[in-house]
Order: sequence, then structure tokens, then C-alpha cells
Amino acid sequence: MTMDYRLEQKRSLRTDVPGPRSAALAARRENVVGAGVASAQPFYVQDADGGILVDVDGNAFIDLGSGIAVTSVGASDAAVVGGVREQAGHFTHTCFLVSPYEGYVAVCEALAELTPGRHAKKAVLLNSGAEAVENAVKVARIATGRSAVVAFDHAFHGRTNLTMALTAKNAPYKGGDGTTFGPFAPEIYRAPMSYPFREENPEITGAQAAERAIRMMESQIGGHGIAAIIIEPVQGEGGFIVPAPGFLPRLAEYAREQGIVFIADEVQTGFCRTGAWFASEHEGIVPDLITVAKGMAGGLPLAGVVGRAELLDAVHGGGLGGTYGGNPVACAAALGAFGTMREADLNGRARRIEEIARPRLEALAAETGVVGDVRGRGAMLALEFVTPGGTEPDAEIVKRIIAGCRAEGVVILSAGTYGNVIRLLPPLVIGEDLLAEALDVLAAVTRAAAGALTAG
Ligand code: PLZ
Repeated sequence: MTMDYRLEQKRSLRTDVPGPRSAALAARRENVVGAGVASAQPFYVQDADGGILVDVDGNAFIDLGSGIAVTSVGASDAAVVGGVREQAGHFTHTCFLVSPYEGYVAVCEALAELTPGRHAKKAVLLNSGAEAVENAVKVARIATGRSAVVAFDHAFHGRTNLTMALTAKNAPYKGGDGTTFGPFAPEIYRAPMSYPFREENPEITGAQAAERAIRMMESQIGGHGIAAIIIEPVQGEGGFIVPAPGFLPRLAEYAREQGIVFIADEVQTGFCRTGAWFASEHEGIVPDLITVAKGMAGGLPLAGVVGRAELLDAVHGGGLGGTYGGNPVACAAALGAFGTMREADLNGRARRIEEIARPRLEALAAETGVVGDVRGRGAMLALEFVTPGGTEPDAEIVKRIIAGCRAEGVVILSAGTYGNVIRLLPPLVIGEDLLAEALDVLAAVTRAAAGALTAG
């Protein structure tokens, strides 16, 4: 199907990047925005739609980042914008804890319907992915009466105190050069991940990798002490690591055997990103709780925890919530976004994006010798850069490629524990020609960077 776009879907650069207006904003920012907030791109956005970001100097970039997997329906989807306008014209806030409203209930109904499993489900709404993770852990602890939480190597779950503890990577999330945001929350344990490209034994199966993690849990905690196992079904910030088949099902089975709450953190993978409503579906797992955020509301801040009714209902009234959680404008945006996801078949589009991009990325890997692994699912695809012909992570080439793409009008993001991964997260509504053009740019810039390596 063809989409209607408000902005012309065309890459065009009028100035250097950043242009003079972006540079002027950067100077103002320098005076007032805390240094701890870093931006990956130096240009300031004026408008965005479909697969295009337009900056304040009139430069139009192809967006392969979606604001980190958020604007799957585009940054100004008509259904989202219409829902927001309509709702904002009536009331922008009452606080669901004070005087409730329909939008919140309707979003929870949709979450119950769209997530895997046909059992009775309930949900709570929150403001951010980190807050969703915090609340999933609160629910699991109350429901089990246990305290330990197991997270995995390369995991990212957020930047609040508990979620920093769950996140694996130290800098920049848990501290800086010689500094720390700690002390971190206690009772967090880290288990080994299934990371097919970096396994010492390349033959290890997903089930065996799961047994390795289970041995660690059994020896360090004991199943009876574990409240929750939390895992991203495809790791996001960690570098789009897809565990070997069988890893997630065996972990879910172990959790069931031990009365542990299995939490899938689908903040980055949810809502059509991987070609399914939720990435858990690819392995047929039915998590007890799922955390959602990012793509669900077309860019408005909204998040949630959805899962087994008896778990959500184990928490006493007043134990969960917050001033803004499930804000009515954000709920209206989500209902609009869900409509677009269904009507424009964004699951199908995510699969189509993979069909177009994966063969080209694989060819680029074979040709340049600096990409050790091409992986991902749907419109969540990554290239892991390594020393030519080897496996040593190469973060420098990733920085050069991102800068090179920016200079050509394409926005791409990095990822990975070692900073050596380029990840593609295009809006799912991007046109096929625009996507192909961005991939051409990425290929040319990568070839040049790889050539410079071999030449130098
Ligand atoms: N869980 C799986 O991917 C957010 C964060 C970028 P918030 N990922 C992007 C950054 O540098 O902070 C994320 C995620 C997964 C939780 C979160 C946290 O979501 O909405 O950023 O709190």
C-alpha cells in the first residue's frame, strides 16, 4: 500500500551539517542544557514525517533511527496527530488516580489483546520504558514474595536507579570515566547471554546457552529465591543481539518450573518493530509480564506493564501509579498509532524492510570484510563491525560511518556493548525507494571507510 505523506520524501542538503541555525541553537544549548544529556546528531529538527527529518536550516535527512525505535508510524502520523488534537481540546490531564477516563482503559484493553497468550491479562500505564521495568519488578516481587532479579549480559533496561542496576554496560549508563552513579539497587544478578557471534564455542545451542544461565542462577541464588527473570527478546542497546533459537523458550520453561515471573522487556522490540506485534512471538514464548513503551504512542510519552491478571492483581490498591501515568493525550496518541499499525499492516512492512535490507547488508559484509555479523529481526537490523577478517570490535569505524552518513543526509544510530554496532531502525512507514537510497549511502560510506582501513 502507498502512504500519504505530509512532507516531500526526499533527501536534500542545503548547508553543511550542522548549518548556521543549528549552530546557533547549539550555542544557546551550551549555556543552559546539562552536559549529561548528549545528542547523537548536531542538527536541530524543525519538521518530520514518514522517513524524513527536516532541520532548522532546511536540510532533509533520511531517518533510519525513528528516535530510537519510537516513531514507527512516523513522527506526525495523521491518526496520532488527530487523536492528540481531539483529546487536547477536551482535557489534557485529570490524573487517572484521581478522576479516571476511557482512554486509559481502552489502551489497557488493546495491550491485553495484542500481547501473546489468550489468558486473562491486565495492565498499568506509565511514562517511560525505565518506569515500566521498575513497575514490572515491583509486581513480580509482590506477587512472589521474593527479591532477586536476574538480568543478562549486554542488557539495557533504563537509566533510573533500579534499571541502571539491571543494565549491563557501565559507561555511560552507570558511570563515567572514573565516576559512578552508584550505589545501585541490590539483589540484581547477571546471567550469561546467548550471543551467537561471540560464543567461545560456536556450536553451542540456544538450549545449552540457557542451561549455562540456569546453572549460574541455581548456584548463585536458587530458583526459589528469584522473583523475576527479565530479558529483551532481541537486545536493543546491547547491539541487536538475537539469542540462538531455543534460548528464550528454555528460560521461560525454567521460570515456570520455579515459580519465577518471566518478564520480556519489549520496550524496543514491541509494536511491529520486528515484524510481529511482539518479538516474543518469534520463539512462541508467552511472557508472564511484558514491558512496553517507545513505539506504542507515536512519540508521546507512554509506557506500560501488561501480563497475567493474577500478577497485576497481587498488588494492593495505591501500590502502583503516578501523576502522569497513562496521560489522556498520550493514550489518544496510542489508540491512533494502534490503528495505523493495523491499517497500514506495519508488521508486514517491517518484514518487507528486512527483505529489502538484509541481502544488501549481507552483500556489504561479504564485500568489505569489516562486518563480522549481520543480524536482527524485521526492521531492527544491525551490522557488527570488527577488525578486517577478525573479530576484535571496531568502534572507530562505526563513528566514521555515522559521521559520513550524516554528511550525506542519512541518520543512523550506533549500539553495542563495545560501541561497534550500527543499527537500523527506520520508521516502518518509510517508502521503499527512500529506504533503498539510504542503504546506498550506507554502503558507499562503509566501502570508503573500509577502503581507508585497508589502504592505511
Ligand atoms: N528497555 C529494552 O531499549 C530504552 C535508551 C537510550 P526509557 N532504550 C533507549 C538511552 O541512551 O537512554 C529502553 C530499552 C529497553 C528500557 C528502556 C528504557 O526506556 O523510555 O528510555 O526509559
